[in-house]
Amino acid sequence: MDSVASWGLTPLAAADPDVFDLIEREKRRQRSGIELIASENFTSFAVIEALGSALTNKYSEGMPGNRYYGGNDVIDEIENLCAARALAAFRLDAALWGVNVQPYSGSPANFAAYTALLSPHDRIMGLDLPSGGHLTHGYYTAGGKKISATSIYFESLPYKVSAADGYIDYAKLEEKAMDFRPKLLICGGSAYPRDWDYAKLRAVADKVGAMLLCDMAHISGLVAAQEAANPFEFCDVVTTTTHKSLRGPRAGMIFYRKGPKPPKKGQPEGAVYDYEDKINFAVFPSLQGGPHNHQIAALAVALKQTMTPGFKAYAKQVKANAVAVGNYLMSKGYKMVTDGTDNHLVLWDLRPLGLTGNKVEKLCDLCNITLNKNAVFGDSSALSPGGVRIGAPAMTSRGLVEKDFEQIAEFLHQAVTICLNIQKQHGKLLKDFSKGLVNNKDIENLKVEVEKFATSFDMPGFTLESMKYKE
Ligand code: DSN
Repeated sequence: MDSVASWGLTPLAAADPDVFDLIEREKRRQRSGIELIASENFTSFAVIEALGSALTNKYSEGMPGNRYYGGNDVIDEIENLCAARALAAFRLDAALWGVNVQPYSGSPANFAAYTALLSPHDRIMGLDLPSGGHLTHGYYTAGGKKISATSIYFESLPYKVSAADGYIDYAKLEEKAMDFRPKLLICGGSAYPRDWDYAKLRAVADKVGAMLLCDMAHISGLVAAQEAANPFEFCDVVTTTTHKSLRGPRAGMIFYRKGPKPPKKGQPEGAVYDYEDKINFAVFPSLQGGPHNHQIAALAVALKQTMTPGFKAYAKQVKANAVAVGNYLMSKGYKMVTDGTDNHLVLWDLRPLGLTGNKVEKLCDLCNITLNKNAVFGDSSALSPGGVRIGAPAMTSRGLVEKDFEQIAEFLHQAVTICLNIQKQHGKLLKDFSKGLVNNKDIENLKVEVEKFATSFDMPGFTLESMKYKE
């Protein structure tokens, strides 16, 4: 057997130069690019330190104080601390709300919530994916192919945004819900640039006897900072990832109401919410095994950070930056869905330009600008989305303010101009368009400008001195 010192204490660079090098290349990519994927962020050094800790070694199935294995005294303290901070970060009274911090990430959190609240084939309604919703809210294709497990195990009927203005059509939603009678109404999205009318959704849920669940993953940082409407005021259950605008590690949480239910006609006196046991049981043992304790500790660290004035200022700046990038692009005559944003993202409708999201995403990638193609409501082909989604959380974490996001918008304007030129010269088909991307001087020049710009900002999580590839 090798000595512990040799197999167990050798730093990564020596133990596995291949993986070390790949990590260093990814660090260089992150630092030298403009990151605009709306669901991504750059977390802190402290969070990364907790993620890379010895906590990954421990099994702890069960809940604090009631584990299947021994040796969990410290782990219990960590999970309790994380849960207490989660409630505090969202200003929740522990007598009225509980939280499970064990979900590995957002999709598992959602499926655990559905497993707890629903029986197979129960009906659900969420925002349609092409309207800016999320796969896990019940997506199936227009042809009826069930894509998400949520649509495989439950009966799902989506609601949509209005084709006229891109806002959620609450009147149609209500009409559909009255016919469909879902057991669970789901709100929250991944490409919806506006805030949610939770009071309205609650009224619809009550009218049809549904529970109301908000998946606030994209905006949880804004909710924590009170920079978005508060889903906790009206929802029964709130799920979230923790690595988006919340700026924590990759993980998930499920918040649930507990204690007495508000009095309602037809409800027995003294009725109480019964979500707690059901949700905890769904997370483990129904769906997951041992909690990822390194993630839970890292989440505790991130939640502490969200309660600082600095985080409040960050969330405000995220919104201001999203407005700045949208306004600049609109001043150039481009179309943003809903003509702007209330949150951390804008959705750019490229269809008036005769461009697709695929082409813009591809070209931006070559210039070190990372964003993603995104469906825009009314797209004729799901394979060829008509827009791109632009998010502000990650670059705001690097200290950028409005004027910097205007510069980013100028880069995007240049990227789209290059796209249009290539399309004119080479044709609209993606295979013809792709030929124009090769050895293209305009792309090379834009990439140089983007790198110069991006590397001029600080990078959270790791220092320049620690990087193998500084240039
Ligand atoms: N992949 C995330 C997003 O980009 O919105 C959601 O899970």
